[in-house]
Amino acid sequence: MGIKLAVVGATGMVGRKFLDVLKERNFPIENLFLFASSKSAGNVINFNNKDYIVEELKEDSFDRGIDIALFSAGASTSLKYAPIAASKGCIVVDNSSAWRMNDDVPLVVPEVNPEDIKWHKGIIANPNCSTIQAVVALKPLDDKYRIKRIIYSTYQAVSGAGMGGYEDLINGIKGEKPKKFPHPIAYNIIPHIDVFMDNGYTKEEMKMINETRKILHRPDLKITATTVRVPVFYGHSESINVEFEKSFEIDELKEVLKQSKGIVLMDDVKNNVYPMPILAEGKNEVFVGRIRRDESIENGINMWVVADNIRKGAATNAVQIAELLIK
Ligand code: A2P
Ligand code: 11C
Repeated sequence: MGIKLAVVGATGMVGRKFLDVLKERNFPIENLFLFASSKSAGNVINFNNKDYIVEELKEDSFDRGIDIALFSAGASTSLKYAPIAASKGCIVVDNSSAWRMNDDVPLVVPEVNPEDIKWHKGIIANPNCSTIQAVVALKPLDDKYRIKRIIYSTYQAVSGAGMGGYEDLINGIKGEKPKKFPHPIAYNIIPHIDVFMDNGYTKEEMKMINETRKILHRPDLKITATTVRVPVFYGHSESINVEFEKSFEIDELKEVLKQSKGIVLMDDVKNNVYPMPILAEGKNEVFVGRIRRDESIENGINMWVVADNIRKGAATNAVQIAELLIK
């Protein structure tokens, strides 16, 4: 017996990747339901050599005994439809920002806090892509050396903004005006992701700060962030500066990362080996390199963390959560 699985936002950047990852990981599907907006209703998507018709998402869409739904159709769709699905007995794994900071909703990265899945009440949130890859690298270091402060500086791919972001870069190279971003992204970088908040930070920056605290169970951790869009199609890169309570040996710290689940250590500067988006694209792991002591403080490091934002940052993490659910 397999799972009755729905994908909400099946025509989108992440929705399509859900299907690739489900197939690659042989997820046990009995019935598959694909939902999107009315615009895409009737479109055909092939999964595992079978054609499926995309249906318009409606209030009665979950009245068919669906076990698990993977949502990636934006926050407003999740706000409205995730509770409807949950009320019908369907467990929602939601990739939007809608439910992440809700106290009744676990925010889960399977390598980091799989235990949180147990207290779900029908909705489990998938963190923001830039947060997921960061906490995979930070968790083993927090366990061993106890983190005191984090400074995030990100270099995020256009695909993080969905199809529209991708098209802005493709069309921008041809000289067309941007539609998704407030400025051209081709041959440029934009220090602005999501909307600005009253404190001068962007919402993306506040997501990284608040989601990291929730996932690591460190509500008072000192964190600051600057998030930046760069003209790269796939793969977010992050410079992460970390200060620890405890002292460490740099070789031992590298070994801790090397032994941790979901991480590929790529740190051989003599041979110009370090993570880059072109190396991470299409992969499910988090790549870590450029690890060095921060000589300006007592117990600190700098590291460079790269992952495919559509895979580990979204689809792969959500499918891993679904795998935990059926275990
Ligand atoms: P559609 O293609 O019909 O607009 P992306 O992040 O790549 O832009 O994708 C967003 C996904 O969310 C798409 O599959 C899109 O469907 C879907 N979507 C957007 N609005 C809704 C809605 N109101 N109901 C259901 N799906 C939606
Ligand atoms: C970006 N991180 O790169 C964003 C995309 O909260 O799920 C993911 C937004 C979110 O634009």
